[in-house]
Amino acid sequence: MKPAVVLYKKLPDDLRQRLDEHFNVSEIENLGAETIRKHAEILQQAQGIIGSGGKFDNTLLDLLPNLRAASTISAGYDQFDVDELNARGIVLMHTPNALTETVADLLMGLVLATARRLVDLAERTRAGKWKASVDSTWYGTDVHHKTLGVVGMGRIGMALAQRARLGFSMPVLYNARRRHAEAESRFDAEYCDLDTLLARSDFVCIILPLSDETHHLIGREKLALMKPGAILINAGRGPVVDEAALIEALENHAIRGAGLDVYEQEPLPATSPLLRLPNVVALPHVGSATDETRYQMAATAVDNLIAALTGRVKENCVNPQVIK
Ligand code: 8YV
Repeated sequence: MKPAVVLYKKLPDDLRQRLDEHFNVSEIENLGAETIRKHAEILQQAQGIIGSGGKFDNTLLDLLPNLRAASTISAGYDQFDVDELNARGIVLMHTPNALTETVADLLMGLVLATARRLVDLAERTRAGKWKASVDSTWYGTDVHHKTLGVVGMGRIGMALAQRARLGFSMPVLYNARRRHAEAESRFDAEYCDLDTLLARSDFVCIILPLSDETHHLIGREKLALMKPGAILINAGRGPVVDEAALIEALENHAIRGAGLDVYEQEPLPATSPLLRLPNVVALPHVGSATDETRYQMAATAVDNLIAALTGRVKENCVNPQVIK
């Protein structure tokens, strides 16, 4: 008998077929409270689960007593309590490699969009406001040769540093838990403590996972260290930045602007002040959202689940110690 698997995200046809070849798949719409109540019987049987989003709290895990492996179609896994999974012997798989270059592209896009005011100016043009050669009220600020600070020098941080240093001749500063010899040798990246990085960078790019340690890491005091002309970019996890403090800094012009792909609450409520500020470029969590990368992430997640449920895990496992 094939193992029972619950799928909670639509997959491209060929990947769905690959999943069906290995497993007895039941598809549900999402992991919302109502949906999981409705499908309690299916969840009860599941040995594997695959999808993205949701929150794997104890209520959900209690509905999954036979679960052996969870495969998330994402690099981040803050929706899981890894200690709880370990205690229950559940293997957690993720897709850390597939999205690196694509998210770094988006980060560089946010640097350019905020500095050169691409969205604001395109909107003015679309609205027919371009009536004469532009004056200084349309000017942006340079990107090339400015200082870019990377907070979190993981794979994506490295790909951003490469773009910034080699493409835009930007001096790169970085803060991370550990020194990164390759970042220093390949991109001349300079290690700084967080306060120094905030004080010296023209662009502060945050690419951190969410954990107790990183929650609200960037709050009022940290924002106050930034230069008035500096721009904050966040494309990791929203709650790493205290959004109320950021809004205050933006409203007071304590910093020049912000480029955001992630928020404390997603989807970002339409009433958020961030959507009214002209010095903010706000995107709907699309760091990895290209056809190629989303396909690659889903394909990796399918392979991850097959590996986990057939005892052949070689990579992409968050908690390998659970595997017997
Ligand atoms: C995900 C992400 O695709 O992979 C991550 O950690 O943030 C995104 O790229 C998104 O969370 C949807 O699952």
